[in-house]
Amino acid sequence: MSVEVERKFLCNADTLKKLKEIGAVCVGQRQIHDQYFDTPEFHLTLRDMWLRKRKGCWELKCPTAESQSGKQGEAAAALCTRYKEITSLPEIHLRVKEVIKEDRESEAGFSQEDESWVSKLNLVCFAEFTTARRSFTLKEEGVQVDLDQADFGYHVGEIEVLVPEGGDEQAALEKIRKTAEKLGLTGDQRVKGKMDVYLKRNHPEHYAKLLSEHIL
Ligand code: TPP
Repeated sequence: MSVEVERKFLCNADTLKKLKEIGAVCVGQRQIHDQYFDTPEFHLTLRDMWLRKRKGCWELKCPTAESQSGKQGEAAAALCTRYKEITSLPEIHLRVKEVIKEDRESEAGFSQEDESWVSKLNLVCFAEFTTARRSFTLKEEGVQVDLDQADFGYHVGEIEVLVPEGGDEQAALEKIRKTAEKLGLTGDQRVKGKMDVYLKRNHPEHYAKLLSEHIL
């Protein structure tokens, strides 16, 4: 299980040029189709847990113990998010079940093929979109930059570093800060993610709930 430390930024006409100038290498372009799931009462997202199916595989992004300190800590860290990325299906099932606290013990299988656990836990798809992503690596630093264009018309960049469990998250924050500086990112405001824009447009009630709980 790794921790994804990430800073989002707004792209502009100069972003590609800047990436080339700092030696970023494009390592590919792909379409990512995401379906996000939650209960009708928003059990997961109100806990900042994001269950999605991407390329047929289940993934769960959830906060780390330090996620909160980033929000309150120094300015550079406050611009970053930290999420654990869980891709093991039994572990995802366990964590989701823990939160939803289902009374009846689910007997359902939870293989990639048998998806009865999804409906047993009353999970429904609340967001579905496709993102065209161009990825760049800054090899010497282990930093990846993604430029995302979502199909609902939102363009956002992400500087990210994957930290293995128990790894040095402070070093990751520093790498991100340096990369942001090289890219000439001056803003000190958090930039909205794709989900933020998607929910605001498509599910204003869900969006308002998450805003009021300071999740988004
Ligand atoms: N990003 C910011 C800037 N603030 C947040 N509160 C979140 C993310 C929380 N969050 C909302 S949707 C989501 C998360 C973790 C899942 C999608 O994550 P995101 O990093 O937007 O997309 P990805 O790069 O995984 O496609």
